[in-house]
Amino acid sequence: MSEKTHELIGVLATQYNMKDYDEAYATFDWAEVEKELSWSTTGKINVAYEAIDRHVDTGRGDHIALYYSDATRDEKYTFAELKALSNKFGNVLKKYGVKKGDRVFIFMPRSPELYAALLGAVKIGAIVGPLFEAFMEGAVRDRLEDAGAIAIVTTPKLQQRVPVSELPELQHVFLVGAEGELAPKEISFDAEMKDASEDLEIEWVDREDGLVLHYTSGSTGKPKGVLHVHNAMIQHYQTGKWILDLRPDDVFWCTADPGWVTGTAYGIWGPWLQGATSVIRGGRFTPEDWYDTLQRFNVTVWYSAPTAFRMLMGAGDDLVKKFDLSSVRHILSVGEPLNAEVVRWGMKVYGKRIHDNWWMTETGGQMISNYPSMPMKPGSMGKPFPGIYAAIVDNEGNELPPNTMGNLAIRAPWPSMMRKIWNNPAKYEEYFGLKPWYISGDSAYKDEDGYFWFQGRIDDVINTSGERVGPFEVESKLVEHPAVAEAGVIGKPDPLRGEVIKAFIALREGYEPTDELIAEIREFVKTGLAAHAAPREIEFRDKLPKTRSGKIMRRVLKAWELGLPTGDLSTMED
Ligand code: 6R9
Repeated sequence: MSEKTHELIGVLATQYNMKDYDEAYATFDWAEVEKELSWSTTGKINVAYEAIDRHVDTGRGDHIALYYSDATRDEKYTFAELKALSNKFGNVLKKYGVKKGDRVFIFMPRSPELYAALLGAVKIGAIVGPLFEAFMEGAVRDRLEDAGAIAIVTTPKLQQRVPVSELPELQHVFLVGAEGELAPKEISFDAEMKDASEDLEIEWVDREDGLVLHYTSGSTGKPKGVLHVHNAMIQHYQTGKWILDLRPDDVFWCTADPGWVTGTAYGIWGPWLQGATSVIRGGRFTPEDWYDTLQRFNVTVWYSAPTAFRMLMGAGDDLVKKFDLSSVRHILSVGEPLNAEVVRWGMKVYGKRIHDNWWMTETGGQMISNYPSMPMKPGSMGKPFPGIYAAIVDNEGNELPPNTMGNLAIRAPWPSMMRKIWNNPAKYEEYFGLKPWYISGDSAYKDEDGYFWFQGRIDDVINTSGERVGPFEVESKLVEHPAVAEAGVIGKPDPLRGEVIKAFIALREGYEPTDELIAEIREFVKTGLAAHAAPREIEFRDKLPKTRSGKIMRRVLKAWELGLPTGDLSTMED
């Protein structure tokens, strides 16, 4: 967790979009931002037009929008080419009767086709549901079922995890790289794209119409479908300008996958609304490869996550010297606490500050940040974005004085705020019960200079390598295993990954706690849910601590793990 320091790293950049934070904060007005976006005279909009086609219409069609590379591909696409490809896919969807408001899921590894498909779906007014490629069948089914998806874009390999016959609403399965005979509902993405027209009638939507559904984890229940709308572009545009500090000639690399909110908000909208070039690197993480990517594409602005920076730190200072990283102007981090230590290391090896910022799937866009023109306190998340009022409040919604820990809250609404939890209005209301606040579920404090310091999650949500994992989803999968009677799952502090998943398990009669069984149970979660959700550690116990109403007391498990006092046990069963 962050520790307050009195250390201050001064401003290093010589040129930046936001000149002075205090002035920007005092004078800012969201309504002014809209004037920079070309909202049509009818008041109808489409963010895919703003992000792609607008640059073609304003004479920047030949500018590179996307560099894509992985182990086998090395490609680039201009804004004009992305316009044409996304138009084609929009026409393909129309041909199959997909309409505005329909849910179109995208379940495939990062590739140019993924981006073309996502933009095409948005252009016809569909709501896109990007799914991380590591999800296994159960996780895929839950999400498609909840959203009532009517189409999915996937690959032949990943399609094996899409239980089409169990999803009556799913009508079309677009296969990228389809080979051989197609089963009912299957459509060859490539064949359709070849034939489709490059001219598309864009669906102009209302600013409050649905854009994207991101499923995210809470501490109870199944994953929640967080709905964002086209209006969010106002925030993506302005944070792209002032937090990412982008200009049209920048080469921006966001390392997140579009299955997570960072990969859409800032892997797609942030850079492209600014007309900048986006780098997408497919495949797995290696430090050499990442530095090579920065060097090869002359990346100027780099957005990544604490776990990645910690891994790079672990790879050593000498490795950095083997690469020419002089193009990099601005570095940012999100997803989990960025240790002051990592910021200091970044200063040493990159000669740059790593700018932490805080936000969540539900906030849709960046909310609290360090800005290039603002002095930085290493370990702090920074200050609220202009137009955003953030506060620390108690459980009744009263603002707390400086240096007091409490709920990190945001005054609602703001442009990129979620508009719905799909099929679950009660869950949505839970966030907004203490008017006028949105309660984030994080705890933090604000210091006397207005800097915010992250303290932890208030609920049991686990953050492992920046990915949010709901303990309930993992526990539910664990108890499906024949040997498992009860399971309780916690995040265990870990120097590299922030937290790792640890499961406490009580076995059914007749099962012995062996290493083989541990391996088998881990594999069961890996294949049934997702690799990143599988417990790294499993500990067997005869019995788990439960409340009288039968809830596993994760707080007690955590206290056991950390060797801390277990606190009030009055609700625990005998
Ligand atoms: C964008 C994203 C959100 C949760 C959030 C918090 C943690 C995010 C952080 C941070 C400390 C930061 N988190 N940024 N914790 N410092 N700068 O990550 O969305 O996947 O929904 O996660 O991540 O706990 O509540 P999401």
